[in-house]
Amino acid sequence: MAIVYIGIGSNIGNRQANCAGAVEELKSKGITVKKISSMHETEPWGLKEQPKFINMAVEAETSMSPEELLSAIKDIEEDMGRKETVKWGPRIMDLDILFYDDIVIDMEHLHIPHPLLHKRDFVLNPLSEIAPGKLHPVLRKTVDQLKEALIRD
Ligand code: PH2
Ligand code: MG
Ligand code: MG
Repeated sequence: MAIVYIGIGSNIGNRQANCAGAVEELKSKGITVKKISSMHETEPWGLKEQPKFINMAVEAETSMSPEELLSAIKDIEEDMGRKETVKWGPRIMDLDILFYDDIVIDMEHLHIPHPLLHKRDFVLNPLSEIAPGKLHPVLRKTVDQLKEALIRD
């Protein structure tokens, strides 16, 4: 079993219901959700001219490989009605693998840890509620240390 952290975001429709629905969808795929952060309303990052997001993070246990997990979360995004739009643009549901145990993967379509997680308060703040001491396997800093560094940037 692997311990994984997944970031959840939505800025279209009923954002809270979308996020809660995504957690249920993860469970229905046999992913055991262990910890759930609160919901954070966040300013859009990257592309500013879009509605605010609801973001959260979960800790889960799974026997899926990283590839299988990626495929499962892509299926959930698609089932929830996600359409391809512009990079960093509005979306009904965005599920991102943040950490998968201490694995480091750098492939064309799959990067773990998520390459931008340490630059994003909308990821670090929810993650800090459920995994403050989780060590980033590349940057060798805990989630709370990364959060602290971001504030000082
Ligand atoms: N996701 C993005 C781009 N910008 N901003 C916030 N606040 N929350 C997000 O989840 C988000 C974003 C692309 O994945
Ligand atoms: Mg994302
Ligand atoms: Mg994504």
